[in-house]
Amino acid sequence: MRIALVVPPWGPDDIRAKDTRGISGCWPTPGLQYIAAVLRDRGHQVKFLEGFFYTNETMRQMVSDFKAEAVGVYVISLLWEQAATFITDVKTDNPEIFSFIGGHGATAMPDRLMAECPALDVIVTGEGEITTGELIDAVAEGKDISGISGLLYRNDQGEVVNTGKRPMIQDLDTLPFPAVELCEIERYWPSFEQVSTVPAMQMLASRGCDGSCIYCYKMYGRHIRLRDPVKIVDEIESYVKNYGVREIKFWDEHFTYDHEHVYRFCEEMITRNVNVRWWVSCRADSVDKRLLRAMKAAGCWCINYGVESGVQKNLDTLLKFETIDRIRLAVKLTHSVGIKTHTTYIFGIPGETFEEGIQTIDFAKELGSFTVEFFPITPFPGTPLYKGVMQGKFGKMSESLDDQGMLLDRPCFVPFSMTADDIMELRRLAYIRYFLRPAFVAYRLKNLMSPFQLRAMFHGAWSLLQMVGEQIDKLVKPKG
Ligand code: B12
Ligand code: SF4
Repeated sequence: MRIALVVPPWGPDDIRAKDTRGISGCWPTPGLQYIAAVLRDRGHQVKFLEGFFYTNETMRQMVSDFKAEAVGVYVISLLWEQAATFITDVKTDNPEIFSFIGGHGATAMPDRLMAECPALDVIVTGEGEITTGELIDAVAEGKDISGISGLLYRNDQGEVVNTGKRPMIQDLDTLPFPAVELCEIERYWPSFEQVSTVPAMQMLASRGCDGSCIYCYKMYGRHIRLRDPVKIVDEIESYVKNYGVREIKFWDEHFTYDHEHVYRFCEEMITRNVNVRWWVSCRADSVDKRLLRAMKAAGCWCINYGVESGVQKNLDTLLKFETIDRIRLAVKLTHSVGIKTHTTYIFGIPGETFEEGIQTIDFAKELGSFTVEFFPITPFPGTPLYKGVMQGKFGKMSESLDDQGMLLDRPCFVPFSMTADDIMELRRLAYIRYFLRPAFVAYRLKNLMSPFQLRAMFHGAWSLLQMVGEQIDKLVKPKG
């Protein structure tokens, strides 16, 4: 079957606030690359269309030119409107085409999306590889799909049928590597804050996280599945060989969950002399000095800790199960072995006050990470936070899916304890107070790792200038 796999048309304007659009980039969607690989291996012809590169009109034309018999679209809540328009347009052009979607947004609110888009035939919920493989084989052969678990579809009476949950894939090593070769890989570039150099590639060494943070949408549940370290390094080597990759960004939710797994991966990297830098996200309570030393020796240059708040009460509200002291220790240990840190923070936690937000900024400065990001908290569908907000707890939220981005000009959620202006001001103050410190600028310049990072600094400086302008504007404008 001929299948177009599509990221709907989008641009920095859709997902970023005005002041940080300059640092925006685009990675290929890993989930869609996995789906593409599985369909390719089952003998289907796949075309990967990236909405960051093309307009809706161009992509419609490309689907027709490819004579696609099926179109599969990646859906996150924020970009649903673009996805629905695209599916509707494609179905108008080719009424016979089979349309299906998958991804986080699709899984979190399938009934709503089915109702809102009559041109949509099927939703694949949850982990998509096996379900999509079976679905497309069945559609290609004109077979019944009611026995395939993990689907929502419309029956002959137009009623939506849910075929039930599909169990997770137990052995991730049975999956092919993501079909990077089907993407226009040379046209992608990462956001500036996300890597130290290019070419860079993204990867996953595991799926799942055993944490319970209320704002996090955990499609893979609390059970963590790990890939064989030998296979992980095979995949890295293939990127080095085929694309000259110099850095890997791991998107794992909890990379250091199993220390033995990390040691085996590090050993493999060292034994095979793989010379790439890598970047991972870890929970602060899951690292120790021995582990960090091994990671450093194997090429890890930066660890992302989701700190979120500098106030214990707010960490407790989020059900982070971390302490301020443990976070402090983790960052200190990481720096002591020569690994840099990227720390992320959120404002607008239920019950948080403006003054507590200022304490978070002070804590960020104390930790002294190489890079930082500050976000307004965003209740994504499917999270405990979202459920609570919908029940009228915690605060007020915009109903439009368009507003559900962590980086937009206005927060989509405002807790009862703050105003929207407070949240945006905290975000501005955080960046200004963090970056406009001579000692910090000197640290960044002394630690420049590539021309890419120098460019990143220029773009960062431009973002900062805009924030300073916005802040001055706010101070001189009368309230009202
Ligand atoms: C990597 C990542 C990114 C990367 C790459 C994004 C990209 N283009 O894919 C970057 C940093 C660029 C990014 C950006 C954003 N992201 Co992001 N990101 C992730 C992250 C950490 C991992 C996703 C991943 O690759 N997982 C591994 C793959 C294998 O799993 P998967 O994506 O779930 O795919 C499987 C299934 O979903 C399904 N599937 C997926 N797509 C499709 C398509 C079809 C047709 C089918 C049938 C099945 C299917 O099958 C796949 C294989 O099993 C998740 C959080 C998480 N831990 O999952 C957030 C996450 C997906 N991101 C999120 C958001 C909001 C964003 C942004 C909007 C941020 C913002 N500005 O506000 C932007 C949007 C950019 C964009 N256009 O996609 C939210 C989505 C929430 C929601 N309910 O929709 C998540 C869940 C994080 C969160 N806050 O909880 N993100
Ligand atoms: S530790 Fe990270 S991935 Fe795990 S539940 Fe919390 S936010 Fe989600």
